[in-house]
Amino acid sequence: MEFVSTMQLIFATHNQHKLLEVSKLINSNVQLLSLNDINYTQEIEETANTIEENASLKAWHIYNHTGNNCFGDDSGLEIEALNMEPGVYSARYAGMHKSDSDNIKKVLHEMSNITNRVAQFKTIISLVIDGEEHIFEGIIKGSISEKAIGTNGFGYDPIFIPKGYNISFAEMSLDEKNKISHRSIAVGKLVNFLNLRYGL
Ligand code: ITT
Repeated sequence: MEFVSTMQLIFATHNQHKLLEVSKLINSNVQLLSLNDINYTQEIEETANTIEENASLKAWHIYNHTGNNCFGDDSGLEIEALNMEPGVYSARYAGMHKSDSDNIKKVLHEMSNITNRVAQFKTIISLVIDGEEHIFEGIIKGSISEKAIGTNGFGYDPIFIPKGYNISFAEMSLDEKNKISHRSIAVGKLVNFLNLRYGL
């Protein structure tokens, strides 16, 4: 009889869009549990000053709370002409109410007279497994559009045009975005690690 490894892994997020994107990329022998699945409804406070530290903070918080292997994803939009802002403050760029449309409006306003539209999305995944932390990074380069276009995806997707394309992330299907996105690059590294180290 062939032995097949399986593992439960908690994804320490309240963001259902992230969960959907990641669940399509993770192998089926990893049982992905969301914070909803474990009835964890509180916000995890993101008090750090870097994307790396916030990813780590989310993963350790849930690992220490549950004792279960888990990972956190912290992501941000980094715009060259705005000194790589909103960056770690992407979720709260237009205020603590974390509104996607207000965040987009603020970026477009800040960029209104700026011709250098170069930007990138960054995802850091922190995996805490058997008490050890491993970090995986994904970056996609692109530019900020003049206006919001498209209704798919979430967050800043309507104003981000990946390099080499002439449509925004929000005009792509989930599968198209998942072929090239910052998150899919980071998840690809996570999947590879789980496969090499744990045979998953
Ligand atoms: P969790 O912390 O619960 O995982 P969150 O939505 O708060 O979810 P982040 O702290 O990583 O996630 O949020 C960073 C911000 O960047 C937030 O405004 C997101 O909407 C946005 N964002 C993250 N990934 C994105 C993506 O793939 N496309 C567009 N915007 C994204």
